[in-house]
Amino acid sequence: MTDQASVTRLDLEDGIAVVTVDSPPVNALGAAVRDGVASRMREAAADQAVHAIVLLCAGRTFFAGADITEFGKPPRGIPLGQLVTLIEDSPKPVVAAIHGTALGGGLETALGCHYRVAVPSARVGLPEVKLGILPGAGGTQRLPRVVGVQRALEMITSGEHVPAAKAKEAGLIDEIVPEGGLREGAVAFARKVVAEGRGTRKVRELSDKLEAARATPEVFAEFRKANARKFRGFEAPEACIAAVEAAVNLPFADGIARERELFTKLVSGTQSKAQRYVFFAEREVKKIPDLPDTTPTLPVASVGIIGAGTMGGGISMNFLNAGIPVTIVEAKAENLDRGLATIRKNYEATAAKGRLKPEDVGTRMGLLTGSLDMGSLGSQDLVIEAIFENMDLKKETFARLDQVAKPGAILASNTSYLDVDEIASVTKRPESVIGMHFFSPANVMRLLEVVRAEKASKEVVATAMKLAPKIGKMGVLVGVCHGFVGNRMLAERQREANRLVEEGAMPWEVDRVLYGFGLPMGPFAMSDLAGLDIGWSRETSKGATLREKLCEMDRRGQKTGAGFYDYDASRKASPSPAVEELVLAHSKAKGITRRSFTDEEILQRLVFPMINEGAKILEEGKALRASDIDMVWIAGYGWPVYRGGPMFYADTVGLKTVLDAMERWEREIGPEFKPAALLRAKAERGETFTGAA
Ligand code: HSC
Repeated sequence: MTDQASVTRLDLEDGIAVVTVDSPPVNALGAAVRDGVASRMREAAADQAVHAIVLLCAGRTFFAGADITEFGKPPRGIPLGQLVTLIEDSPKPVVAAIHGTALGGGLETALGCHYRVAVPSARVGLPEVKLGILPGAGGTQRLPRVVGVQRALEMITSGEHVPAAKAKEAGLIDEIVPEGGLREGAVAFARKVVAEGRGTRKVRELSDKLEAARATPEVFAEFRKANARKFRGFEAPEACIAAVEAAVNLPFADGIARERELFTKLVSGTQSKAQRYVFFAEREVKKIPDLPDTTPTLPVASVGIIGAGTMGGGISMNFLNAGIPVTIVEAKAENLDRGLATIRKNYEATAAKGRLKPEDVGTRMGLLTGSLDMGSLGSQDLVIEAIFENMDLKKETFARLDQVAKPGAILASNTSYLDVDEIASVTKRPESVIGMHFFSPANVMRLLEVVRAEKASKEVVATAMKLAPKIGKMGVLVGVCHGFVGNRMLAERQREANRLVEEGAMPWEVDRVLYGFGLPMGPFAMSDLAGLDIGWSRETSKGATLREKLCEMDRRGQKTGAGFYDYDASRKASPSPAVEELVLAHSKAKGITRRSFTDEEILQRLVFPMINEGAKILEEGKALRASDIDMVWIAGYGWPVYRGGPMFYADTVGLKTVLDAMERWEREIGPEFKPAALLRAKAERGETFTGAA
């Protein structure tokens, strides 16, 4: 256990005490740090020679917040809220000196200080909401007193990191000091405070910014309404709003009590557990046991993309956004022209919405070269194939690529299902071949499945994993198997969604249940969006499935104004009487007696088989950790972060419950429900997949 003396230091600089905290990696406010700061503050306050105190952190950042690993454990040391009060009650002015990020409890500590200075690169924020909690050390009470209610609501419910200059405008920072000169700047500022006799300015005693909100109590209702969509399903944002409301309506001490009450409820709830689990899982996913951080990586300064379709275009944009030049190769001129035009159109649309500077459209397009010749791919460090999902075609492409790509170039396939080892086998350099599976829309979705082909070298795998964050992606390492992690599990859900509709549910009932669970949309709305005719043709259609029947009726999804749903002119979906009729006839033709399902039955039938497949994926070593599977679902499919991913969700439901259901369906429906050995073993031993639920 770290002791307080080793993480804090007190120096005296001619009347100014400098309390320095040094607790790598991010100066989280764990018990030793809190106790250390409290002792140093008391020491400095008691020292006659001290006129003011500077609170500073060593290393890469000011306090990154409370130590998240302490939540849920027995309390130790001085509570953070008390430490903040102790600082605020200091008889001598205290100046927070901020660099890196002052986050959560870190900013709350700074708000307990009487003044705050920061370097230009510093950022501040209260990101607790992202962990499913609220600022629990006075942040909800002090921040609105400094920046006003509206801004505080925005900051606390979004968790945004506010740059120093903006924080100064908002009144949160008193002075910006030169980069690299934080200590001197803060000490000089402290001397000025002493010289000018400015004394101790306690945030808790400020109230002018609250008065405005007292006169307009409707701000809260309006804020809730404006953000209802964004907050859907989450518990923490509402609690954050309620706590800020308390700051406005109650005396400070009562507001603090209300904040404490709301915090305590959230921190012990499942949502916060899930969101804290996700925080660590996101960091864990980068750690590959046999690829230590010292594994050499290859430079990726230029990229080739084969295929200018929707995927190829989207993938290209990720690299262009990161300033990496892309050469995109297509077989036909018209397809190339269309692909390049689509990329430009996407950038222009983003610029029109104000999310991209107009000049950046040109800069990014300037990095893009189109070509009709595979021979143009002789100099790129990485080439990603994004053509039609057909093994023969892919093999042909890789055999050709093998001839033109430079030695050492990484050759990647964006296949969503196919065997990357088989693709690699047609080249003379299987050590350079890997899967890089992007999710549609590829320029938006955060997930990148890095498919570790059997013969891929460690350097190649490490390069792809390190490249992911550089192009704004979360890379998850997966093994070669049909559909890898995400689509392999999705196939289970899709099969059951179709079967539920045959057995008695309507497509919109299935979708409603998944939407209610927190997913952005259900499988049928998703199919309508993507187009039902992907991979369908009238010539080969057998009219056997509902999807085929709908295509034959020219109900091909949103683009034709009808699919599983009817769409109005603004693409608003409504249940379709024609589809209802079709579904009933379809079940009848298959000799199925329809029955009704409860929402819970629907949810379990969709999700438990996915969990079972996840267990098989773990058994086979196709994912390194249950939490990696969860990251796939959160970053690739919009699984609600407050449910932690399918494997974490299984833990919250109880593996015995999942096992019992799978066994029952195996008996009643068929062998596809056979429980995975790992699920059975863990359920029987009373274990969990993640150890975190
Ligand atoms: C909070 O502050 C609650 C308060 O309101 C007080 C509550 C009071 C309680 C009252 C009771 C009634 N804790 O991200 P990186 C680890 S909640 C523990 O890779 P970067 C991280 O896991 C907190 N560990 O670095 C990783 O470990 P690994 C609010 C933390 O440079 C290592 O540090 N604050 C930790 O890319 C490096 O992290 C936040 O939510 C923490 N707070 O980014 C901020 N923070 O090496 C969370 C980090 O073993 N942190 N670690 O994998 C961040 O956003 C990022 O870490 C930074 C640095 C932007 C700080």
